[in-house]
Amino acid sequence: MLIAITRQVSPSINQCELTFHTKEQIDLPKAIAQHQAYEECLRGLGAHVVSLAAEPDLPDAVFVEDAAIVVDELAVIPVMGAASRRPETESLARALSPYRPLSFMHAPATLDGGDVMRIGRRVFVGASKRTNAAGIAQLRDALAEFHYEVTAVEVKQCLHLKSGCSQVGRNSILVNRELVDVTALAGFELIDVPASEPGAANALQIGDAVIIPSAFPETIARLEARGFIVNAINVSEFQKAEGGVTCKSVIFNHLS
Ligand code: CIR
Repeated sequence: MLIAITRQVSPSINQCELTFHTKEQIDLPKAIAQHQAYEECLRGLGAHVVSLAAEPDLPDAVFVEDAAIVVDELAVIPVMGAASRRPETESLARALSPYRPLSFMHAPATLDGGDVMRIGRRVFVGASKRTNAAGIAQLRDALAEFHYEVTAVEVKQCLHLKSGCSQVGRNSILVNRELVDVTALAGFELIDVPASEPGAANALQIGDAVIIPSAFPETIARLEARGFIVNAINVSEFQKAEGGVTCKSVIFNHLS
């Protein structure tokens, strides 16, 4: 069974961290409705959604992807790059504990799950403003006994690796090469986002389908022309918070 852990939108989301975006007012009721539609979309694609309670004092807590890295064998709980977000891991670790053994990273490592793109046994990790070399090294150590190959990827002018590239098919990656050094991605089919939609490289693959923000019609058309099944959803309020579609869930197989 596919599990998707999500979290309800914090009423304080307007105090979220912003790195590359300028502040725009987030409409809270609209954000809540968009998040419900996102969860509905996950259910429609076969996921069992485990929706955690909102964290009123943690503005960014809806972006659960950043607070855990889940592989078949374990869940790694990082020290998140933004100090304001570090308390988010506590309740997420609790929610993950029935499903996976937990491995905790420790200072001076920092790492956000948005920097981790796993494709099979390959794990690409963005060297970003949020994820440092110690973070990448600790993730490599945590995964080594399970034979994952961890590769650092340089990330430029965007928050996370997955702001600039994401898996959309078994061997296919949607990418904005302005944001990500694609040298490490040799051997994969790279699908470039149109220049008119530089923020479109964050897509969420579930089975045969790809979830992508409705704000990117040219990218949607490009993927559909290549035969991808696209589910377009409106995440405008989360884009204002520098989020996308991968960041609002932690998705993994329940193995027993
Ligand atoms: C932050 O800056 O941490 C949040 N405002 C946005 C996090 C988005 N996370 C993601 O794309 N994985």
